Amino acid sequence: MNKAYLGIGTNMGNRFDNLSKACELLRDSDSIYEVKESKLYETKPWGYTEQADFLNMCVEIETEFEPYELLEYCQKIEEELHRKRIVHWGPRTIDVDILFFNDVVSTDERLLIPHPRIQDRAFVLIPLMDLNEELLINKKSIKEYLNLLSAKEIEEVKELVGYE
Ligand code: GSY
Repeated sequence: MNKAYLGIGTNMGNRFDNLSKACELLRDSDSIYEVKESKLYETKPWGYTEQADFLNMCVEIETEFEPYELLEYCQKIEEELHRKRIVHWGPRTIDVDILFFNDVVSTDERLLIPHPRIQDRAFVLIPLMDLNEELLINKKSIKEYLNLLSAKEIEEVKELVGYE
């Protein structure tokens, strides 16, 4: 059985519904077991900043999919949720990214694993910490990478509480 970590983000439409549906579709797959969810976080946009705030989370899954099969399934979820992305790094209804897949390293541009920008993004590192503090990127813990980010970036990631 394989273990993978996914990052999920949304800043268009009903963001809470988008995250819930993405998790539901992961659970619907016959090849995915044990979907463990992080807490939800409201986050300031990273990259292209003239856009609405995101809701972000990460999930840990156990799966029989191989990496490219999982990529296809993540893309299917994005299609199912009518992903719209007009501007590169701009607003989107849903983004489902593979962050880690066992300890696979893939340098294929269609599937870069570990995801190349994990260490720069508090909105990924913080939910990942909810799931597994032991994860390493280039032999450094995610906590060490978080310590390298500015306090402002960390502050911009607020846990979402009391959301129905
Ligand atoms: O793949 C990430 C999409 N994205 C996000 C995101 O999910 N959250 C935040 N806060 N900023 C982002 N910028 C991009 S691109």
